[in-house]
Amino acid sequence: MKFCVTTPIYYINGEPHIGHAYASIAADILARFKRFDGHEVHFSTGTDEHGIKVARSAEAAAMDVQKFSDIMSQKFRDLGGYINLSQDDFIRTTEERHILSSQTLWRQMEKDIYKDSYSGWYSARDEEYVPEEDVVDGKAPSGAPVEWMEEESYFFRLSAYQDKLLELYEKNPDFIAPVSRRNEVVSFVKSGLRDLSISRSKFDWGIPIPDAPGHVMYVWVDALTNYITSLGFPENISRVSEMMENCVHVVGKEILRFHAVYWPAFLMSAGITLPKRIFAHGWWTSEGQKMSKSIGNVVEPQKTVEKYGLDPVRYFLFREIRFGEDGDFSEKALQRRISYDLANDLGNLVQRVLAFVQKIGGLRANYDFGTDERPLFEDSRNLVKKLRILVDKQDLYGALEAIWQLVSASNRFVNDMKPWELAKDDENRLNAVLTALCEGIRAIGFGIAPFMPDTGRKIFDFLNLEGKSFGEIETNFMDQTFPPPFPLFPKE
Ligand code: ME8
Repeated sequence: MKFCVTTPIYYINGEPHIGHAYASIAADILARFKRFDGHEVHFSTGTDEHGIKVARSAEAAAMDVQKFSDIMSQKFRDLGGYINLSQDDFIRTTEERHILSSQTLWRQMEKDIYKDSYSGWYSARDEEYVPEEDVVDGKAPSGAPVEWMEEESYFFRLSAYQDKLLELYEKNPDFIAPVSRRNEVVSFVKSGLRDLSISRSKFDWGIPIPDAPGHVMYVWVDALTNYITSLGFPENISRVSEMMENCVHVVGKEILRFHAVYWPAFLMSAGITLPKRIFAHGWWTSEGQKMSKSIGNVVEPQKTVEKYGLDPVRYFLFREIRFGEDGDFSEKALQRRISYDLANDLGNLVQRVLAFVQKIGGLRANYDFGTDERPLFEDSRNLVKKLRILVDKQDLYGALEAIWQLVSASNRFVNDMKPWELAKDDENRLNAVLTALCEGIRAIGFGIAPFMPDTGRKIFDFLNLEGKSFGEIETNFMDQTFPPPFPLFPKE
């Protein structure tokens, strides 16, 4: 089975922050889960380097724009290291392969492209055209200032795709998720689509349009194309097709329209396979306020990870709010999650069970599961099946919830069964209890590994599972001894 997942490619006008880390970690969790589950995965991320916004930032920094792009793009590549991304490709839109790919796509859409002149408002910060009726006090709905633009431009016949798009959403109810977002897009398209200006002529930091000197592509045409460039467009069209049909684009809610309206229309026009789903996630505020440099509350991924450890931060981001909703990043909430969910619930469970297994010299063969052990054993075996369903819906919060139900059930089981008492006079029972608990810990290890790769690996090491995949979930633990455990989330 194939699976493809993408992050937005990030503008390089500023430093990476927790919002970028969030989208990237989400895609990483999906990619890791599918790899464990035996899929062939393509996971791409990268940087969006053309457009007025980047050109102006380079100008403000008094730097050559390509040099500026090289330096800033590297910061996003480095971010991938701090947050342990397992991407297969990091794409930059200034790369040769991408220029060729965007120009090829343009040619394939040519039947829907015509030349005219554009006049209207533009928001450079959003890299977006703003309809006259949406401009209030010189500002776009996002609050960004707008400027007047008047120039010769190529247009894409988006209006011709209104019915095809509505049919697409109708026939594929899961094309846009979550469902509340889908409804927004449907009503936007129903309200009528205008043709889209897709080139700029008063400005040159972009991909040249084939055979049209003086015109460069509107940055969003080039940006969206990154997804197929990364899959090998135009050379490897069969890979593009087979991956796109299994592809989930993870995007922030503010750029859903580009992905759910423009992108499928471009692909239909060019005769290229559409992605499987666009998943729009919500936005993080910081300590109750919009993140902003002037307030000084921007959450810096590197600093946060240095202070709290990477796995706790990755866990927090997907446990604190349901994926798809907005949330607030606060250090207090993060600290609470670390001490309750991670150290107390998960850390203690693993430590006390495996230390006990050590103490008795390993698990023995002669055990029979009784009615007490069976439910835990079965819940453990069922966890991966449950997670598959949740992860296929990108319900990452639900997945963590299901894992933590097993953590709690296992802790309760230790309390109820009191292995320290069984150790006195019922060895067979003790073995059955500890084996069921190890089954639980193994399932929990597989479940959390995509979210917390280092913690997952530690659990695999404790249980001699390194290098195993979900397929091994059903091997048994007969006659196993394990290396001594150590605390997963030590308290300082
Ligand atoms: O829009 N909370 O790039 P961008 C959550 N280049 N997520 C956030 C966030 C926040 N406060 N801030 C940013 C662009 N993000 C285009 C994309 S794709 C073909 C081109 C995340 O640098 C979120 O995923 O503005 C958002 O969509 C993305 O960063 C936007 O990054």
